[in-house]
Amino acid sequence: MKDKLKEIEEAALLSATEVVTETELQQVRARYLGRKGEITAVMKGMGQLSPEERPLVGVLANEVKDRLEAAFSERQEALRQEIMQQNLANEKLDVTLPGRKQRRGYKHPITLVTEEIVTIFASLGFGVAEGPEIEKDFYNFEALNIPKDHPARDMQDTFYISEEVVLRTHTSPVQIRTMLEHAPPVRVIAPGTVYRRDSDITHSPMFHQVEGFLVDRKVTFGDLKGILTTFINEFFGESVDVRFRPSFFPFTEPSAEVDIQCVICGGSGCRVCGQSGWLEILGSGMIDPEVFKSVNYDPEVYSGFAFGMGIERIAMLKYGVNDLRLFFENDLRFLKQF
Ligand code: 2NL
Repeated sequence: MKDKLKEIEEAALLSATEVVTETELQQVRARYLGRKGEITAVMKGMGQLSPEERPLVGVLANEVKDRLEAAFSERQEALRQEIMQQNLANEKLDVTLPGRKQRRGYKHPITLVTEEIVTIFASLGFGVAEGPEIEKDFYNFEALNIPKDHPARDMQDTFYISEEVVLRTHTSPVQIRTMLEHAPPVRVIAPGTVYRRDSDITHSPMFHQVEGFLVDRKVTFGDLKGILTTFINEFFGESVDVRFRPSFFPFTEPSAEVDIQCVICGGSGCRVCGQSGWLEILGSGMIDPEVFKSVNYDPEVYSGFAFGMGIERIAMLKYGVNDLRLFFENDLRFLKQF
């Protein structure tokens, strides 16, 4: 019996060293210490022993059982350590490796110029208004005193969605909506995207505009000149000369186009200004009484001025960009420079 126990113990210890997984170790433990295991079988068979032998074998069997329990536990811990070391080795992170570089974004030059214009007009007390890019004929044309047979309404210039719905051709409809919602005094600018059926090297079918208007009692052409001159000297510089030239728009009377001294040649004449020394940058005028009637403002009580400018053109002059298409290609080599 003693020899049998010795044999079982040696075989169990050997098996325990041979297993490589915890599952295998569980199976070995079951084979020797389980309810149907070999040690258990020995203990069950002790009834056949003589009363003298029985306690001796009993003590011995318990000692073997304790030693095996200890050996299995130790082996289990060793296996766990081994697996953990393996995992650590496999999942090793080299914290000294350089990180992946997160590149910085840039604002589009059209955004930068729009923001600068908005900031200058905000300092002069103007709020900002926005509106839909898909507009009703009424807001885009009718309310602005643009008659049905006016060239600006030709299919060539306007994207029609239906007979009564268009892609806005300017941001004036935002101003019409503002006037319909607010009684004077009002001063607002309306920056935004506009659309025209025009596409060549100097025209994009989608471009950007800032329009603005001011309405109150006793607003004069002098107020228009003062506000626009202040804006131009803030944006292009204190020393830049400004001139107002008579012009025509259906929605203003009188109307004026605003030129600045050429920022490329300083006024001496170059290719950009067509040798004239002047660059046209704004359209403006006193809001026509017909427009006031469309928005239920009393032209006998109120007067006001309005103006509009193309952002792409101003951005080209400000940053010395010579090709309009660069604004729409989104080539990072271009955008990165701003
Ligand atoms: C230009 C000319 C202009 C306006 C826009 C305007 C808007 C309302 C009423 C009256 Cl709601 N006028 N806008 C006035 C004069 C000129 O823009 O050359 N834009 C690029």
